[in-house]
Amino acid sequence: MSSYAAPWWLPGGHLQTIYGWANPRYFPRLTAPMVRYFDVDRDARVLAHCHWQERPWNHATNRLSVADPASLAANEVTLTLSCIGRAGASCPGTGTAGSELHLLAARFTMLDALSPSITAVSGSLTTGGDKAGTQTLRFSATDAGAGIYRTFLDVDGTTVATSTPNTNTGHCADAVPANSDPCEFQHAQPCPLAVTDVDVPFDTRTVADGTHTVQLRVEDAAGNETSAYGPATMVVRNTPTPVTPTPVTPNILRACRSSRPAIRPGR
Ligand SMILES: [Ca+2]
Ligand SMILES: [Ca+2]
Repeated sequence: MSSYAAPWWLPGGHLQTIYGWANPRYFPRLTAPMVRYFDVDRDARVLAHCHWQERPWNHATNRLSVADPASLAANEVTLTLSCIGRAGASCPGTGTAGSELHLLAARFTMLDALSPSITAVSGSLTTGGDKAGTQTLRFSATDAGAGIYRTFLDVDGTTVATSTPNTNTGHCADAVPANSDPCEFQHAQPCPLAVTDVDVPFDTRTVADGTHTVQLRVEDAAGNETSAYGPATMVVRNTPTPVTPTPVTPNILRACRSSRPAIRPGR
């Protein structure tokens, strides 16, 4: 670490203090200051105007991780407040200088290992024959725990459509859509435990004519999924097969002439 060397025209700590007081620095992007007192000795307290980072409560040092599934299974979490300071001191008591614990946010992992149960599957995609235009898969499902969250329609192993059959008045939706985790909710049981006659459409014109595989997966809000249909083979035929006209052969024309009754003049 390099040590600071004052310029020759500003010797001594006191002069530097006076210089800093007379020439306050200006940082327009700093957050608003907060007043804090720091006890540096038994009879010495320092007043500070602290420019904290934004959302200081969300700093990593303020986060508490409870990684005990057994305690979470009991639906109880205990948070203990402690403090550190100089030797022999203790946490302040109640009052304006009292110690406080503010719980501003908490994140819990859902304990739900039960996948959805599919109760009925039907729809035009489940029947035989070539498919054209928009076809449909229909299903009903139940779940225990977090509830039915999303469907995934896969064609040739690639997901081409997802949907949430029932948003449960907004509870069954990613609470923090800005990140990559789609399973973040603000309710213990965010999604409905049963959905009935859910239609999942598929426009076959989005793929080429020919044979494809199709699968429908159903996922609960904890990320457990069940295959509701397939993978099954699907033949897409949107382009009509051209019809080749049957040519009329000369032999038929001759037969027509010979079958016409002859008309002889004078009879
Ligand atoms: Ca479940
Ligand atoms: Ca998210």
